[in-house]
Amino acid sequence: MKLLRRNQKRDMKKIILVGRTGTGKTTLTQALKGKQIYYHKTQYVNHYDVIIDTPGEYCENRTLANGIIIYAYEADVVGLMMSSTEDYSVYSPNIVSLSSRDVIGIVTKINDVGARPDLAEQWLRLAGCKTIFFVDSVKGEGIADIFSYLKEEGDVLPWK
Ligand SMILES: Nc1nc2c(ncn2[C@@H]2O[C@H](COP(=O)(O)OP(=O)(O)O)[C@@H](O)[C@H]2O)c(=O)[nH]1
Ligand SMILES: [Mg+2]
Repeated sequence: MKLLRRNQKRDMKKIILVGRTGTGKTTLTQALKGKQIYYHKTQYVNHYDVIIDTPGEYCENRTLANGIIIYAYEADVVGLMMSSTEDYSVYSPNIVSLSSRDVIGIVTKINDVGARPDLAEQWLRLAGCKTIFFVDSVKGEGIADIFSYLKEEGDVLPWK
């Protein structure tokens, strides 16, 4: 589902990133915004407020369900994030069903030593994510796929 803005033109989807501290929300935000030189395509997002980076405490110290339900109203998509280096999941089974928005899973740090992206994927699927992306935000791997998901053909580009 995509929100129609006042001008009735379709903007890129707005995503809210959710995940524990250290998962890589801010790094992914920077990668999508093109602040790293390795990824040229997204620099234009810089001028556009299509990413909401949340502090991890919001996921840890309050119930995630409340967060997803309330904060998701601000966005078109919720990005439920999990690092490949996690030992356990903070997400309850099928928590995604509580969201009023589409929820995608994002597995980070796929190249880290001892990384288990397969495990993170399983936990995200258990949470209810149907679509899952795999990224190394430092190397820029997988960033283009998320960007393509957020900006469908015909969407208004955030530059003139
Ligand atoms: N190799 C690698 N490191 C990452 C990745 N995402 C985050 N990091 C590192 O993990 C640390 C925490 O990332 P940060 O974005 O601050 O996490 P946040 O608390 O969720 O915002 C930083 O040192 C990042 O460089 C990733 O996809 N790959
Ligand atoms: Mg952060």
